[in-house]
Amino acid sequence: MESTMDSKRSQSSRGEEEELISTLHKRQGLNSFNLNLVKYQGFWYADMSLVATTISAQRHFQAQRSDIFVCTAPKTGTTWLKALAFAIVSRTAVDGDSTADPFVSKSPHECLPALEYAETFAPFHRDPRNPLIATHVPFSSLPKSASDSSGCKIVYICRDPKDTFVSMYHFFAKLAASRNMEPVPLNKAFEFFCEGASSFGPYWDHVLGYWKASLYQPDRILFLKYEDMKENTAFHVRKLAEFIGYGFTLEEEGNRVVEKIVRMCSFDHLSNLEVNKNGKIAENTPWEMENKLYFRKGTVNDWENHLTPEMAAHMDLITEKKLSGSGLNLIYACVVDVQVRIKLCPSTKLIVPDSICFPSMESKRNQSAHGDEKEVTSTLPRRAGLNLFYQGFWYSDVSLVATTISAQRSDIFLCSFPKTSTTWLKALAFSIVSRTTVIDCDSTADPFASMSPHECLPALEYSETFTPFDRDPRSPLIATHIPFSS
Ligand code: PAP
Repeated sequence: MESTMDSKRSQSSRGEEEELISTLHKRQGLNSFNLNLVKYQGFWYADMSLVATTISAQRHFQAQRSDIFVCTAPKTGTTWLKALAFAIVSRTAVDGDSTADPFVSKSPHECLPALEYAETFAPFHRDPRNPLIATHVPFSSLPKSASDSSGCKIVYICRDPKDTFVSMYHFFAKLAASRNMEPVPLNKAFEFFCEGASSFGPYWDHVLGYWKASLYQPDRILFLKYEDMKENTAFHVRKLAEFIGYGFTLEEEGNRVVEKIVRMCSFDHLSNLEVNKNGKIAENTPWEMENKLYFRKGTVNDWENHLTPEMAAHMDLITEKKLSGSGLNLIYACVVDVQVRIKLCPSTKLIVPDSICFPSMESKRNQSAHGDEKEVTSTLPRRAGLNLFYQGFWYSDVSLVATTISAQRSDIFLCSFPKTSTTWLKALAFSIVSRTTVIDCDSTADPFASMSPHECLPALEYSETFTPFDRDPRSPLIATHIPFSS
């Protein structure tokens, strides 16, 4: 696979790159060794050499159809995703015995070449058996052959910005300590991150770039979330493997290969390997790092132990604002009282439980008092005919906006835009889940002989209006017209 960046950079193009780089904006931010960040194509890079190698990749790297890019913003699960992707593509070696475990002798970071570090410390050698390439470069700055033309696959992982920040803060603090340098204080680091001034930041723009691209090219770009992967790793390993063209055979399923990969790439397993406790990557270069810096806690919502409620609310507001209208939600648990959020930004529109977008996640949101909801709904824009504008969509009634429930793992949401065959979908889903009674198709067993499909399911947004939100414990179905982002 001679796909890649052979060293074609001529002296003159190096000169041009250096001239371009010297004009780029620089500023202090959340970065290694307290270096100034450098802004290139709307994102902050850790230093000039990283911009130079990115430019070089943009000019000379030719992606192939068989390439698989593992793309991440820093501290969102890079190490884990690299390990999983590498274990999947090289799994003939995965027998479960330690000699076949590729991570016993090297960190997951050493298993994939990294696009932007190519000429800095790791020569861009491709192993022809390994189609994987890692990068932190934002989607809009990928080499064109990777972002549009080659047909290669891209896998991206994102994470709640609050946990991403906390992870990054600790990483840089430990890195500073290892060089006897003063770490950036938490408050200052938080300010930098929120301003977008962090390595490969603004974080939200990084995520949105890949998110939007994944909506346009869903068969080429797989968008994953750290929290979902933690919730059900095996499911996502199967999904990832299928997506990159390395799906598991029935025989492999029978041999529990998926479970072996999950275990081999788990935080507990990797962080306890000698190589990750005492080894280093990029040894004897300015970028030398101890492998253990990449393993801290590996949990969801650790931000609760480090951020004040005000900090969390502030970051959530940025996230809501930045992602508004994108259909993407990255706020997993809102422990912050609605009152705090309203105080911080009186015009903010909120409510509607976060848990609905993430039925698999445990919702910690306190049920807000109806008084708070009324306070918020009374501030929303109105228009004749379509009464109320809420989170980018028109609702016909105030009461529709004020619904509060907590979704369960077992719930199944049937979501539809009005008049797109809601009735049919409700009827089909209800027949499927209650088929012990309808399977014979005699009219007495037909549930629709006596009830409209609309009466068979509770509707989320009408819960408190005309149908009390009584759940039949035998039916996991809930219907809604609410947009995904709400
Ligand atoms: P990078 O982008 O700089 O390479 P990355 O691996 O994304 O770093 O970030 C490290 C985070 O992933 C750490 O999160 P924490 O600070 O919140 O704990 C690290 O613990 C976590 N991590 C590393 N390996 C795994 C794993 N196998 N499973 C889950 N999380 C992991």
